[in-house]
Order: sequence, then structure tokens, then C-alpha cells
Amino acid sequence: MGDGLRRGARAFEFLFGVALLVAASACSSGSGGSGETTSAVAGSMGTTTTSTGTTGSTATSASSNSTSGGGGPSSSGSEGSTSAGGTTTTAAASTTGSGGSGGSGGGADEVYPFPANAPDEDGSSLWLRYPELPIPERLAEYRAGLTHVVGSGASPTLQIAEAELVRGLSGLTGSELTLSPELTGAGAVVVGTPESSSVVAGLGDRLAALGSEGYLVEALDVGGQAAIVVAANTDIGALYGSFALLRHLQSHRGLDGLSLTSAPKIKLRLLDHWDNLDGSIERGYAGRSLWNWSALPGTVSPRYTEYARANASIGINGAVLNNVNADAEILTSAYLEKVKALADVFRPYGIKVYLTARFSAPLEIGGQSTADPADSGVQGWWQEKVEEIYGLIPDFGGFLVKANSEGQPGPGDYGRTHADGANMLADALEPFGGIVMWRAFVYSDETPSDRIRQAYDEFKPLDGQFRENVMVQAKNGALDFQPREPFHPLFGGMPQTPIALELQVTKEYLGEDTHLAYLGPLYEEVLSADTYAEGEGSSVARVVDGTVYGHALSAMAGVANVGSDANWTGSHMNQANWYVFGRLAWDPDASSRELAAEWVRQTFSNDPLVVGPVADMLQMSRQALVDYMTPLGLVHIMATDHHYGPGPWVNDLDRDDWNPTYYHRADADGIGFDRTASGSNAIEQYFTPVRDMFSSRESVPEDFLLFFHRVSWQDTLASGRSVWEELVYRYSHGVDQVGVMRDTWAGVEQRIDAERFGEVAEFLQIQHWEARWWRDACLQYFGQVAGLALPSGYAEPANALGFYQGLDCPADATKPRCDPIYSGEPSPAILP
Ligand code: GCW
Repeated sequence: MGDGLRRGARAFEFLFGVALLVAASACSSGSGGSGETTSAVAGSMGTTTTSTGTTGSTATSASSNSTSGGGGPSSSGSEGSTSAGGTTTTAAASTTGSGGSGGSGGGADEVYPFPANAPDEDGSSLWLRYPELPIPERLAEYRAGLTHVVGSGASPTLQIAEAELVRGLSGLTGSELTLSPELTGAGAVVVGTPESSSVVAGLGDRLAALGSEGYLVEALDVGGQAAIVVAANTDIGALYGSFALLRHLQSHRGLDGLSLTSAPKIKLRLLDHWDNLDGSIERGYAGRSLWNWSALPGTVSPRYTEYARANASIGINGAVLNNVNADAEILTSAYLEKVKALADVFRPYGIKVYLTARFSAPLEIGGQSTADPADSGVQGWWQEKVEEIYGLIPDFGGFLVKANSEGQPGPGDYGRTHADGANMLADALEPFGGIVMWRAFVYSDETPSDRIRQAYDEFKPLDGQFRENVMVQAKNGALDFQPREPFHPLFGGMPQTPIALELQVTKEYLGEDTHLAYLGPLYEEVLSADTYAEGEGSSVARVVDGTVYGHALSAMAGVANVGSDANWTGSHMNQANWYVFGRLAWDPDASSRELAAEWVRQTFSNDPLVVGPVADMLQMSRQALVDYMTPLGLVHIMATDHHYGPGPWVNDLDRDDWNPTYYHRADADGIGFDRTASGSNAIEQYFTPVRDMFSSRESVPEDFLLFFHRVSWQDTLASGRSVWEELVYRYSHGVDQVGVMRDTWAGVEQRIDAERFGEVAEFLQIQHWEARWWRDACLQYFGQVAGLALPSGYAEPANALGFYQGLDCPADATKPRCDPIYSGEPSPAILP
């Protein structure tokens, strides 16, 4: 039994290329279930709460009705089942099959003991925990099959790979493994490259397809002895392969027939840190910056190594160290010495360092009288600066630039274009192999008719004018990292320019540190959206990985969510967003649900009564948040500056397009922003048939309705409800989904350590109250504007509109905590 490939019904249905998840399952008892559940299981005694939630619709799906409470596909399956009394569980291991971590590892029906008194954990180990296997059969298999690590120690990177294998395998097997230069019997784990290992050299052509970062991990017979070989063309490939093997083992999968092969689809997989030189982090909710600039370069914190190790484990190969709202000082010689110290730590982990370049640096720190890119003195200054950088950091990655946006200096200050500015820097970097990532997040100083049009309108005409080592970097949506936005029309819109995808990992608009919102479904929704740039199949993923237009350069960047907090990311659950970003940057076609399960296995437990329910909870969380914050295509109705709570009434900010009222346009007649031909016509920036789909009231996905259309309050939706009724339903449903999440989490109590259990439970409690705050405030406001009352069957908002408008929180934007607006158990928003 327990073939790892044997799986129950899969939870994914594909509508026009996008995964639409509807969770439903029953929990049986006795017989071993297989496959992954999509249910949210409440309670530790095997009771089941069936939840519906979706990963949402896509820009290319005809409709999703994701939260309309009916319709939509469903599937069921269970990852495991309780035995009598709920103290043990039976599971079939399954492979993830995504991002190269799957493979044909076996699995067995395994009994997971209830982990009495699991030691408390503070989260600092992330997903790189290697606890001894609690399953006797599997433990015996690992002890027999993983006896020693064989490596040459030929380079710092190989030494790291070998040490990680020794550490991981020793932990998982509960016995100290040794590292040796030769095979000394059965159970060797051989790691290396053709240069460092004769065993790997013997694989010959099989390594050809792996490229410079891929790996092959395989159970092989070496000289009559069973061994596992971790092979790659390069040292960094061998390190990635080592982490892939450990991931497989941390998921308690079998060794028989083990075969994992993977190479990244995207070349540059970067974290962008919005870290300031004073140690603060713009939009950071996990403490202070990791980089202790005042202590560098003399003091090099061990945390830098831990950071690099964690990134390498998920394939991240670059870090932009400082904020895009840049300080020129980072380019001074004193700071470059500090940057070099970090680059030296990161190098053996395959991580290149990049910096943001403040466009006015020649003026501010270079003694120039201008920063005009056409000025030869300015060009010379940048060339010398770049030479200085490469003198210290020979593998420096290049510059990321935010120019002429939100007050940042740029070539526009001198009447030059973005291409003029980017090309000047690109010319300086080119001799050294460096690149420029020029951000497309721009909007002009004058309030436009429709802000979301601007990036495309400004950049599209420049297509073909950028140097070969320039990438234009666009956010996933044309507005600004909202809980849900249609994909940015620049994806596919600039055939001659490689476009990098910028995602936000830190949750500026999605509840920051406290609210649970797993971003895998958001990323997946964007990556799988079809741009139709070169006909069907031109998904954002294919544009970004360079295949649609044949670009060699490809990049995905995530705005980092890490900081000095012990748990790295401000909450335990936010670690999943760092993880899923890295894994999707490696393989943008991987399934967010499978990656959620993969993360849960490594981070919390392989107990199926943890894996299935918690992965489901993660998977439903983003849709729940969209529903209680910005349903039906609403965007940017957050409170001013900190963006934490609701502020749909705000209408007095300096720029019209900073006001929530600019975006939702609600009045007595209706709500929504007309971006069709009768309005701003932003839909013309998309290719047909996407343009037509968004343009028509009949075919626009309801999740984007108010983003593209202005409709009356009485307009009827697919559910049969009016727009007003649907808003009330979705806001309420979102709140109640947080209740389901809380119940789900309650079900894992005692199956994981008490410390992390308690901290997550506390945040879910806050989220439940604050979801109610969002819902009550928004419904009070929109109801008043529309002159409509709540339909029957819903809980009345707890307070009058003025109460919410008068709230002034959070006091500290970096650790947002408001005084509880509610207390006790929130009652259901949809009345039973
Ligand atoms: O989302 C907005 C943020 C700014 C950020 C800007 C950007 C770094 O509110 O804090 O500035 O985007 O992406 O440049």
C-alpha cells in the first residue's frame, strides 16, 4: 500500500488555465486515505468542516463566482484519516511533483504518533527543521539507506552542501552521519559535480539537460552498493539538489526508486529588500533590517549565513539589499565595503548582491552638477563607480532603479526617457556582465484620468530602445500589490524587452504580519493568467520566463518580508510566503496548493491531520481576505499611509488618485471604475480576447467587476444577488471563513508545539475581529452611500459609521496592533 504516486481526487479544476480550488471533503476513519485533502478539518477528533473557497478567478476565465456560495467545481479526497480516539493517524505519503521536489519516492501507510509535549519552537529554524522521524518503519528505512555522506569538499559551496546533508540526515535519522571522501558501504549519499566526483562523472550525458543550476537526485547502484547520488554540473546545482533531497526526506517519502530532476525556468530569482540604511524597513513588519550597517564590515552576523542558507534552500539566487526609495550613500566607498562583506557571505550560497541606484547619486555624492544621463561627466562618474563596485564584488549583479515615481529622481528631470536613463547605467555595467532592472511602477506628478494606464502608456513606446542588459520590472498588477488585481498589461506588451515580474512578499495590503494570507494562490493566479500576446498559451509565466518572445534574461523579484524577528517574517505563517515565492520563481508552473502542503510538512508536521487541514487553511486564506477587504474587484480602499485597516471614505488626500473614493467611485447610483471604451479605456492595453472579456459586462470575471465596470447597485450577478447584496454576502462570507480557519487551526492543537500553536491561534483571533472590523466599516459606508440597508440574514454592523471613521490605528505601522475593536468570540456574520 501507500505508493507515493497513489493519490485521491485532486483538488484542482482548470478553468481557462487557472486552478480553481473548491474545498470539500469528508474525513473517514479506519482505512488509510490517500491523496491530498481539500477540506478544513475542525477539531482533533476527526470532525470535519467543509469549506468552500477558491484560489480565485483569472484574467482569462469567463467567470468564477468564487465566493458566491454555489456553483463551481468541487472535489474531495483526504490525506489521512483518524483512527479511533484521534490519537493516531494513517497516511499515504504523496509526492508534490512540483518544482522538482517530487519524483517517484514511495510512501507507506504510516502511523503518526500524537506528539506528546513537542518541544516549543520560536520559528527561527523556518522550514529547515530536521527532527527525527516518528515513524519506526520509515526511520528504519532511512537508517539503512542513508548511512554516510560522500563528498570532496572541493569548494565552499560543496562543503556547504555536504554539511547540510550531514546535518539534515543526522537529524532525520537520529544518528550521527559522517562525511567521507569515499564510499564505505551501502547507503552512501554522494554529492558532487563531474569534476569533484567520479560517480557523478559516470552519469555522463544525463547531466546535459540540467544546465548551470539544475540537479539530479537518484537512487543508484554504485559498485554493487545502494547509494543516492546528488549530481549537478555546478557546485550550486549540487547544493540545490541537496536541499531537494532533504525536502523529500523531510516529507517522509520513500527511498525506493528515488528520482528527482529539476532545473529552474527563471534565471534570476531575487528578493528585493526595501531596507533603509537606518535599519528601518519600508513596508516591513518583521522587525528591523537584517543588515546591521553600522557594525559591518567588521562584524558579520551569523544571521547573514542563515539568511543565505534559507534562500538557497528554495532556489533564490539574488538579493537587492536596499530600498528602491534609495539613499545614494549606499554607493559611497564606505558602504561598498559593507556590501562586499555581505556579498562574501552570500557567494557560496549562489546569491548575488544587487543595489538600488539613486538616479541623482552623481549630484549627491559624486560632486557633479547634474545627473543628466546625456552628460559625459555623469556617464563617467557611473562608469567609475561601477568599476569600483566590481573591484570589490566581482560577481555584483547590477542595479534596480525606481525613477520618476513617487518623488524619486530620474531621467525625466532632464527631459530624458526611461530608456535614456536605464541605458546609461546599462552601458556602465555591461563590460562586467551586470544588468539594470528598471521599474515600471511610475505615475506622473499630475493626477491622471486613470492611474493604472500610466506605466503601459509610458513604457510601451520605449519597447526596442533598451540595451540588452536592461529588464523592465513590473508589479503583478498595474495598480499596486492589491489583494486581487488583473495582471499588468505590460506582460506581453513589450515584445522586445524582457519583463521581470515583481511580487510583494511582505503583505502591505494584505493584513501585514497578523492576518494569515498565503500568497501562493495570488502568485499562481497571475502566473497562469493568459495574456494572449502570441495567441493562446502566452501566460504571464511564459512571458516572464522568456519563452514567448525568446529572451535570454528572465527574472522574478519578491519584495522581501524578512527582518530581525526571531521567526524572520513577523508571523509563523508569513514564512510560507517567502517559501512559495522562491519555489514558484524556480518553477512558475508549480501548484500553490502542493507547495503549501510541502511547506507545512517541513515547517510543522507530516501528520496528515496537520498537513491537509493546514494546507487547506493556507489555500483559502487569501480568498477570505479578498472577501472581507476588497471583494468584487474593489481596490485600494485601505486606510491612509499604513494601509492596514479600512478607509473607503477617505477623499481628502493631496492627489485624487491616492483617495479610495477615486478607485471605487461609489455614489447613490452605483459603484465601480469604468475602464471600458466608455470610460478610461484601460482595457485597450490588453490583447484580444482578454480585452473583450474584460470589456463586456457579460464576460468580465466577477472578481474584477468593479475594477473594470461601473454598475448600478441593482445590477444582478451570477448568484442572482444584486451588487449590493453580493457585497454584503462576500464581506460576510470572508469574515466567516476566518472562523473556519480558526476552527481548523484549533484542530492541530497538540499535534504541533504549543509555542507556535499559540502564536498562530492568537493572530487568527486578531484576524477574525479585524475581518469583522473591515466588513462592518465597509458595509456601513457603502450602505450609507447607496442608501441601502443590510438584507435580512446578516449580522448588523456592531457600530455606526462614525465610529470606524474615528478610529486611529495602528499607532505603530511596523507592528500593526489596534486596540481590540471587538472582544470575545465574533458571532457569525451570516446568521445561521
Ligand atoms: O506600494 C507602494 C508602497 C510604497 C513603495 C511603492 C513602490 C517603496 O506603498 O511604500 O515604495 O509602492 O513600490 O515603489
